Order: sequence, then C-alpha cells, then structure tokens
Amino acid sequence: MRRHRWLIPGILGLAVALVAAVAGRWGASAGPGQPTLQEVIRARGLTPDQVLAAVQTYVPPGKYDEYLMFSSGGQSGQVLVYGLPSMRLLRVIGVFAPEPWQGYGFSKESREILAGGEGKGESLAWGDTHHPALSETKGEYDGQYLFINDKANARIAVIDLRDFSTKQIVRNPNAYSNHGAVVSPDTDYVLEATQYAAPFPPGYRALSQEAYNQHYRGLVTFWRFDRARGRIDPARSFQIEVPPYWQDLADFGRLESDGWAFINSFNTERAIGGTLDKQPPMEIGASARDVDYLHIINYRRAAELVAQGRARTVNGIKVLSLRDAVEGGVLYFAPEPKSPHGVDVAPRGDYIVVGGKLDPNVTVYSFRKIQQAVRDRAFSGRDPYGVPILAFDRVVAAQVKVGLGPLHTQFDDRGNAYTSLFLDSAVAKWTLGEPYHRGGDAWKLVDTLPVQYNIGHLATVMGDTARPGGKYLVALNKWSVDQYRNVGPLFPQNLQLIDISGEKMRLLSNTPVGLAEPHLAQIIPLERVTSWAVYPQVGINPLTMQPDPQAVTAGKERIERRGRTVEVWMTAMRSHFTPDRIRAKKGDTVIIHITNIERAKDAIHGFAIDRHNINLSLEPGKTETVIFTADRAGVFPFYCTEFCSALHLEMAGYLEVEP
Ligand SMILES: [Cu+2]
Repeated sequence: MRRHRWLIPGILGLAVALVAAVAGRWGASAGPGQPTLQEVIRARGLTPDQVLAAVQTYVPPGKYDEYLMFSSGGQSGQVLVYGLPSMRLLRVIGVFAPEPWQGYGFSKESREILAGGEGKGESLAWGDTHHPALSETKGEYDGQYLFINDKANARIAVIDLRDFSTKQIVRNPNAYSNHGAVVSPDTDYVLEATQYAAPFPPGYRALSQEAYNQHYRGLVTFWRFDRARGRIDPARSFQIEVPPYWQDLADFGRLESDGWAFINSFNTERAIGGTLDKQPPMEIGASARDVDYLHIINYRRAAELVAQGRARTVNGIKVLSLRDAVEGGVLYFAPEPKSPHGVDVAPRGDYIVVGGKLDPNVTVYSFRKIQQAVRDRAFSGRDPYGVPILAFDRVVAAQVKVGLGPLHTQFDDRGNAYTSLFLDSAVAKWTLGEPYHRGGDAWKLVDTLPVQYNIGHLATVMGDTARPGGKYLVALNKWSVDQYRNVGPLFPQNLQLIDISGEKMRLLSNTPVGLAEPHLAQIIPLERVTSWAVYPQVGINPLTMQPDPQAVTAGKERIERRGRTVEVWMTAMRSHFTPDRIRAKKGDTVIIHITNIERAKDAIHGFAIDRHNINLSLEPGKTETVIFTADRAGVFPFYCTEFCSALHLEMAGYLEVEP
C-alpha cells in the first residue's frame, strides 16, 4: 500500500516530464499542481522584456556567474564582491573596519594591519571607501591585487586576491582626506590625490584667505607598489605638491600617454566657507568661476627629479615642491568645465574624457594635442602659483552634448563611451572619434537610458582598461526613492545592471545595497581571478602568506608557561580543538596560535572566547594568533563559531583563569 502511494505520482510526474520533453517544455508545468511558465508570467504581471531580463540574469544553482564586481563598501569601510549577471553578493572584505565573520580586527595579524593605518594616538574604527582599483599588467586587470582608498582618513589599502583579504593599510602622513585610487598600467604606482586642501606641512594654520592661499596645499601621492612583496613601499613613494584646489578623480595614461596622469580639480576659487561671517556658502564660493583645471602630470619626469634628489622628506615621504614641479615640466593645467568629477582615459590612451557636472557636455582632450601644446608652450596664462595653463582650443578634441550632470565615463569594446548623468538620472552612450569611429559616426550621442535615480559612478566590464569588454554596465545610483519598500528613513542604495551588448541599452535588474553608499566598482571576468580555495599548505600565516613558524600539526599541540605568559599551540579540525582546556592565572598574558589543519574546501572553523572579544575565522590551512590578558578570574567557554560538522556544538573547550 505504502509503496503504491508514492509510485502513482512518480509515474505521473515522469509522464508529464516526457510529454513536456516531446511537446516542448514551455507550455508545460514543472509538475502536478504547478503552473506553466505562461501562467506564472501572467500571474506575476511580467512583460516579455522583464521575462527576458530575468532569464538573462538567472544563474541556476551550482552554476557560476561570468564576472566578479568589486564595489566599494562606502561608509562601511569594506569592499563588496558581487557575481554578474546574477548580482548576488558573494563576499564582504573587511578593510578599514573590523569584520567579525572573517575575524578581521581580532587576530594579532589583522590588528597589526588595522593599526598600520593609524597615526600616533589615533583610533580609527571606520573608513569611507570610494574607489576600488584592480592591479593591472599592460593596462589590463590581472586579478592579483585590489587597492581601495579611505576618503575620510587619507588611507590606501592593499587586498591580496589569493585569499581576498586585506594585507596592508598605509596612511598618508601629509594629507587629510583623499579621492581616487588608480593604478598605473603595470601597477608600479597607486595614485592618491587629496580631496580637501589642508595646511602643508600638516599642522595648525588659522583659516584665513591669506593663510589658505599661502600655506594650504593639495598633494598627489604616487605610492610605489612592490608586487613581489605585495606591499606599498612608502620609502620608494613620492608626493607632488599642488595648489590648494580640491583635487578629485584621477586616471593614469596608458599606451601613447604612458607615464602621465590626469586629475580633475574643483574649488579653484579657493573658497573657504564662513556662512556665519557673511561669506558665501562653500558650494557657491567653490563654483563661482566657469572653469576649473585638469591637472596634467608627467609622473615619470617627477620620479626622475625625485631620484636626482630634488625632493625633500616630510614625515617620512619624499615631496617634490610645487615650484620644482612647475620648473621641471611635471605639472600643467588645462581649463575644464567647472565642478568636474570623472577624468577617464580612453582604451588606447589617446583621449581624456572629463565630465563637468554643471555643463551638459563631456569635454574630450587629445593627448597628442596636449603634447604638441606643451612643446609649443601654447599657454593661455598661469595660475596664481605659476602653473602653466594650456590653451583650451589647443588641447580639446571634442565636446559632446550628452545631457545634464555628466559625471563619470566608461568604455566598451566597440569604441563607445558611457557617461553617467547625475541630474538627468540616466546613462548616455556616445561614440569616440578617430580611430574608434570616423566621419559622421564620431562624437555622437547614440542612446540614453533612464536609471533610478541620480547615478554617481558606473562600471562596464574592464571599462577603464586597455581592453574593455562590452556586455554589462552597472549603474551605482545614489537614490532609490520608490524602487524598494522603505525600511525606515535610511533607504537602500540601488545598483542597476544594464545590458550594453546591443545598439540600445536595456535595464536588466535592480539590486539594493543595505549597507552603505557604494561609489565605484570594477568588473573583471571570473577566470582572471584565481583565488585559493584552501591555503596551499597547512600553517600559512595570512599576513605574510608564508608558513607560520608557530603553526603545528596534529600531535604537536602543547601549552607552555614562561613566567606570567601562557602560550598555546592549538589545532582545529572537525570536531575538536586540541588542546580543549587552557589554564591561566589572573593577570597572565595568554598567547594562542591556532592552525586549522583541514585540507577540505569550505571546512572552516571559528574560534571565540566568551567575554574576551576574541573571534577568529580559520579557513583550511590558516594559522592565526590571538594575544590577550586573562584579567578576570573565572571559567570561560570557547567554541567554534562555524557550523562545521554534526558535532559542531561539541567543538568547544574551557579557559580556566585562577584568581
Ligand atoms: Cu568547527
């Protein structure tokens, strides 16, 4: 009887499946009592376009996405990693703030990384991440490292993509606030420009117009990256002093413009606010003039001057003075529409595209013309600091009317550019000129797609490299208004995935971000990132990425006491910690080195001790250390925080602290 009850629907199901296979699946339902595809579409009120978009972005269970998107995590201080086209969040990487799941900020190793980004007496519990920058080889993403800036505290972090974790935070010793983090075509430098001018050298200078003009400065920092060590080397880095304008986004030249860098600026008015003193509000004062200055920097030349000893060392970093930069032919300006944001170098390095938020045009500069104008000394004047200003009509290649509030531009593989329009809440697609498009096809707006709403940055596949892809674009929108049910007055941010493979752009999906305001993202084909699934051998220290001398294998676990220090060499594997009892006396320093000796993928353990703020993530093969003072007498359970096995709850032990 029992057997028959199951047999009948089983046979029926099989029959339906067979009929469906023969008659075509589309009209059939998934099983008895279930609706057909047509019925689902009708019941949910979907249009054919929406169904197509859903099918285009659906990634079935067990299948992988085609691309990874590294997005800044805004005020969370972290990095978000998404799969495309599904837009599923795959990972949050702890960077400038502790991230409990990864034990980031709890182990000795990760505390060292976070402390490395703090000056004397500082305790920074967050960061404002804006611009992720993947490492490049020959101007293309190579999938090895990711850099990201902290706008709030002028810091840059280095993330190693072998284990997707942060390895280094460098704090700019001379800057307050920054913008941009872009890498040179072979990742020898990471550029960081200051956002808001500040006294230089750092210190107190009462904020008067005179003091601002004389003693406040911007700084452009070229952090030298040592790829073999996977670290920024401050001793081999340098800064260029620039006028106290507010430097903004930046991009490196490549191919024909290799060796040069470009940075936008705003507030060339040098407004200093003072609303209560009857001065114009900052934003009015800072946009009084019609133009600001595109900074054009010959950084190879700057590096030569630094190597010749022309720089002075300020707080441990070499600084090339503004005067030496001007006299040495390092720094030039070109007028640009006021309040610009993006400065984006076209794939071949031949054009530089600037979006001035208060001008409906994007302004395109030709690098060849810039070089010629420099050679001809075709200057229209100099700024108050003596920086030569290249004559606008000698360097501009085109102005393309794209819409209101052009902000940031990315490229595709067919010579098209995509510019975000903040005020229009749209993306504009337009064509580049020769050699990408010729004659009447060049410099033309070809399509506009509304987005929801107020787009900031956008990202296309490898869209800021020498070889952009062309399939997807992600709009990073600042407002979501009516796109999601409000969850209190703090609204989610809105990422929108757009298909750019055809002539017309098509909106595919919305993804809410309920964490912070992500600014910029970069999209890389999945196969270009070859990360580890397990650490390559047991006992790898995540800070050095080398075998940890304190790692132990099974059978070598031990506890040693030296004076007031108790040191523990522990292993973790399903489903026990060895040792599982630690005895200390009140006031002892306790050092625990834990090695996850598992070799199976995803066999992760955690390690937490009650009331001691101790929390680690131990991926297979990893060794980490925690150090703490046993400052209270008592018996404190410790346990594995990852549900690792059937006996996971039993994966526990006790810390006994004698009075
Ligand atoms: Cu476990």
